[in-house]
Amino acid sequence: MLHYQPRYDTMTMRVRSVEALVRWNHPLRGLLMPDAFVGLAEETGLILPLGTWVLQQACAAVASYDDLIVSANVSPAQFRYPAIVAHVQAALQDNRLPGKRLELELTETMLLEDGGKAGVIMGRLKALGIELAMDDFGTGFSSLGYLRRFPFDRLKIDRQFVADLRPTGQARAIIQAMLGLGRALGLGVTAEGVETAEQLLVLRADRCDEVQGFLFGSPMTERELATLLRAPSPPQDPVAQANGLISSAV
Ligand code: G
Ligand code: MN
Repeated sequence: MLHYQPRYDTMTMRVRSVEALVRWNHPLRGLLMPDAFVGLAEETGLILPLGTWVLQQACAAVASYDDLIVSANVSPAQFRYPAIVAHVQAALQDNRLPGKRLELELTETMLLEDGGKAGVIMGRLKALGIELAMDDFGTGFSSLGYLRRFPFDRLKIDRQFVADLRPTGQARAIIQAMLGLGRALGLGVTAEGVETAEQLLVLRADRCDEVQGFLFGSPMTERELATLLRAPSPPQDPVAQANGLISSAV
């Protein structure tokens, strides 16, 4: 099944998009995270039908909302086949979703293997109107070259940097550099793994445009998402609660 984790506009705290995350509700082992089964799915070739199913489900999940964007993680195996373009197109068409409502999250490892082919596939995906995000940004070794060569729209700062984010220190300097890079290249930047109000305050001060993490919500079912989005006002701003305590620190 798919769970959805909201991604928030850092300034307004409105849900801009949701990331679709695969979970396997195993009869004996309970709820399994992708790490526990994606390797097996890749070995058995099941990753391709799984990926296609994820695209269809994700598009269906947001089709009934006005402007909610859904992002789906793409596996390297899926990205190796040009058929992904047709699968994305079918998922959009079947759910009458304009391309701009879908975003794909790619990691740089999937660009390593065959740069030329990946670039062509990315170009075709962009032609459908969808957005492309570089996931886990900062963890690889030549992200900058990829940013130049491939048509990304957004960087997702890996949560390892956000985990260490304090008002002073190395993590903030690195994140500021990433944000500067994003601005200079005209890319949106999402901070993943935001867990504390202090981290949110720092990201706000540094003008990171989108945030995601346990502070705002864990991945949730489609039904829980509907409840969240039907709420009359944006969920209570965690910063508003914490502001008095720590704003002087930033
Ligand atoms: O690689 P990717 O960035 O797509 O990873 C998504 C995973 O990160 C999901 O499995 C989700 O449960 C997890 N996740 C989401 N928010 C947080 C967070 O605030 N902290 C931590 N530790 N993990 C998170
Ligand atoms: Mn992701």
